[in-house]
Amino acid sequence: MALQATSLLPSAFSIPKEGKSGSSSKDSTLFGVSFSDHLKADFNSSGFRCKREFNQRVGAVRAQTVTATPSVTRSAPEGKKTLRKGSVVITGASSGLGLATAKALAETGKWHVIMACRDFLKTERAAKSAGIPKENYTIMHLDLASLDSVRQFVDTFKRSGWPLDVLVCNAAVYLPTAKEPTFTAEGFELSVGTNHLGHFLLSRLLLEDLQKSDYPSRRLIIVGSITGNTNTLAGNVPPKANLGDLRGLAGGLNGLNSSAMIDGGDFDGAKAYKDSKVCNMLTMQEFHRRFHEDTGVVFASLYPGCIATTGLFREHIPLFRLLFPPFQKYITKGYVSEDEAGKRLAQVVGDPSLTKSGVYWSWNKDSASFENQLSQEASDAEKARKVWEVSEKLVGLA
Ligand code: LMG
Ligand code: NDP
Ligand code: PMR
Repeated sequence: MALQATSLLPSAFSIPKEGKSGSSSKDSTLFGVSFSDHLKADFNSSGFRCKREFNQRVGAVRAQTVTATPSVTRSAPEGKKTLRKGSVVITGASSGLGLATAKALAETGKWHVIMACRDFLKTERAAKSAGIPKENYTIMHLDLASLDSVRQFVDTFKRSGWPLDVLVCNAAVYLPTAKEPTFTAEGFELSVGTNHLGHFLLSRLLLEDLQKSDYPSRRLIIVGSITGNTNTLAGNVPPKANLGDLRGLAGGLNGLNSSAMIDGGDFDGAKAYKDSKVCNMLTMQEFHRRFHEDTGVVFASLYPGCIATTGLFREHIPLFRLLFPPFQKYITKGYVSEDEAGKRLAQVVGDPSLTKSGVYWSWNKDSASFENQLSQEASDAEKARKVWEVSEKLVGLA
């Protein structure tokens, strides 16, 4: 599978087999975009968009070779111990919260950000226009709506030479106007398939890399939301999150012999998104219970505030997109800018004071972080265990 498209690809896209040695000094230019220092995209994976864009432009390729230079210097020349750059993988870093977080971290010069995204060129352009210093990021292809792509990403990442100090599961889709469900490559309803199951497999497969890291604080962060928490006003706007007895999830969410919804009900895109966020928050807590003590890895979730301007609402009706930002700014006052939200998530990634595991972080009006309460369902340990076990089966881990 991995070699399938090799004949179409310039040598620039082959991934060095040496992996951990990580000291090549090659360079590459593609379509006038410099990939120097930040190309380790997996063009062989099932990312249709990537392939399509590649095929459209293949005639114009002027490829040399590729740079992959993880620098993991552990000590200063004079022997004095300094903290090496942290290495953080962020899914869905091509826009919104993920991009703003990548920017906030890369700008400090203390982090190298691996932007794990489904659309390589979009991500490259986004990183450039956000002004992220090019030596501080690498783009790797990841389509969470395909478990093959998740596995290929993990494989590519493991061979890349980068350590894994922090993993941020941030990507998401929200399909509030969809009348009928759509599905991932494996046939799971798209919102839960992408937001929960793709991330579940990714984080399970990368946990060992977090464990191997020698970075002082290793963290796995899964972005949650207020709208999945029915102990809030926002979480009570219909349709409300509710996983029920998980009968739809157990049936594979395929919309054929089982419902496309976790609770087995009729398809509702907004509910599917909120349900997926409940799964994200439950998964974080189950990770904490199973692995925190033994591994020392910190598990966290958060609600960064209502970032009403992001691409998350791209499928909503134009009137909603027009009114939602002023509504959140002036009525609920829950609005935060992408920059501010990026700083918040960056705190959860790297702030030395946010090391408590199993926490769902939120921020108050003065932008100070606090440990928030999850709804009854989103903190139900028995449900978390069931979601974990059913998800393991669906992604092929059990
Ligand atoms: C569901 O409906 C759909 O069923 C589902 O398919 C999906 O689309 C989903 O989340 C997306 O929406 C949910 C929504 C209908 O239902 C409600 O919002 C029900 C509201 C019931 C009332 C809640 C009680 C609140 C208590 C009062 C608190 C006071 C706050 C005042 C706020 C006033 C705002 C009007 O959603 C739709 O039909 C979608 C279409 C557009 C609705 C957009 C609403 C959000 C933003 C609107 C802002 C309007 C105000 C802007 C500023 C104007 C100043 C007056
Ligand atoms: P955006 O739409 O701006 O960002 C979502 C990102 O996910 C994009 O980079 C998108 O990629 C990526 N993505 C979507 N599908 C896939 C896929 N199949 N494989 C890989 N990447 C994918 O939305 P936000 O920045 O708002 O959302 C980020 C996170 O924040 C989400 O987890 C969301 O639930 C959460 N959140 C957002 C809030 C808000 O108010 N906006 C509030 C609370 C939580 P592409 O660019 O290619 O589409
Ligand atoms: Mg909500 C009281 C505060 C509050 C907050 C913080 C949010 C956040 N929302 C609040 C209130 C309300 N919203 C009220 C009173 C209404 C009825 C008018 C309302 C409506 C509403 C809609 C229709 N809100 C929405 C939608 C969406 O489509 C968004 C959604 O549910 O996406 C899943 C949304 C959101 N409101 C929020 C936040 C953070 C969202 C979006 C994103 C998310 O949870 O990830």
